[in-house]
Amino acid sequence: MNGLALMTRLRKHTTITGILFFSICAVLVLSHYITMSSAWTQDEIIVPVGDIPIIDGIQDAAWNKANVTKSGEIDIINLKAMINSSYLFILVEIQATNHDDDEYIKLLLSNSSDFEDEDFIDAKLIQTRNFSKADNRSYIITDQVYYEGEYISDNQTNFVGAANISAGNKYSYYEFSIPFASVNNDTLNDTSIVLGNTFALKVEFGIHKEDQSPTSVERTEELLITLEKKEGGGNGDIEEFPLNLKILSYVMFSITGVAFIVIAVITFQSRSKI
Ligand SMILES: [Ca+2]
Ligand SMILES: [Ca+2]
Repeated sequence: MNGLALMTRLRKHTTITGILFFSICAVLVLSHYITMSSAWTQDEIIVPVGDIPIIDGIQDAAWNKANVTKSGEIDIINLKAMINSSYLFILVEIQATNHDDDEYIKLLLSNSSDFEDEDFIDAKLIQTRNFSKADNRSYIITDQVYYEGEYISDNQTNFVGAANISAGNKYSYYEFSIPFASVNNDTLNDTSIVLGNTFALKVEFGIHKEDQSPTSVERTEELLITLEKKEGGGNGDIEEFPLNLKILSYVMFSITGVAFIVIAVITFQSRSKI
C-alpha cells in the first residue's frame, strides 16, 4: 500500500468515526432533552363536564368522565380534571415507590394561562399524617396565597379536599373540589374560576414533617386547562385532546436528524468510491 492510499484510508476512518461520534452525541442530547421536557403527556387539556365525585381521597366511578394527563419520571403523577356547573374537580394520583407518612400535594393555580411564578397566586394544600398507617391516617387541608415569594395560609379555606391510599395498588389519591367564581369570588386569595377560561396549573409533591422544612419537593411544569363551556348546557361528552405540538416537534426533529445522518454517510461512501 502506497502512502497516498494509506492517507485516503485513514481519512475515511476518521470521517466515519466523526460521523458516528456526532450521531451518538446528538441522540444522547436529544433523549436527555425529551426526558427533561416531557412534563405532561398532554400539557393542554379541555376539562369536560363530568359527574360529582365524593371527596374522600378514593378514586370513585365519577372520575371515568374526567380528562387525564400524566407527569413525572420516578414518581408518576396522574391528574384527572372535570367540572360541573359550580366546581372544578381535580384528582391527583401518586404512583410512588415509597410513600412517606408526611407526604403532601399542593395545587398551584394561576388566575389565567400565564405561568410566571407570581401568576400562581393560589395554592390548595393537602398534607397527610401517618399516611402508611390505616388506623390513624389523617390529612389536613389549607388554602394558601402567594405573598412576597412564598405561600402563606389564607384567612379562609375555600375548597374541599381529601387524601387516601388505595389498598389495591398502594397509590395515594388527592381529591379536590374547588368552587367557581360564581360560588366564591375571592380574587385576592384565590383563582377566579370561570367557565370557558384557560388556567395554568402546577402540581407540587413533597414531604413535610411537622416543624421541619419540606423535603423531596418535585414540581411539575405548567399544565394548561380550559374549562369546557357548552352552549345550552348538556352532559358534556369528553372531547379529544388537542394536538400536542411539543411532542410533534420532537418527532419531526428526530426524523430530520436521522435523515441528515443517513444522507451524510451515503454521501461520504459515494465519494470514497470515486
Ligand atoms: Ca372520591
Ligand atoms: Ca388561596
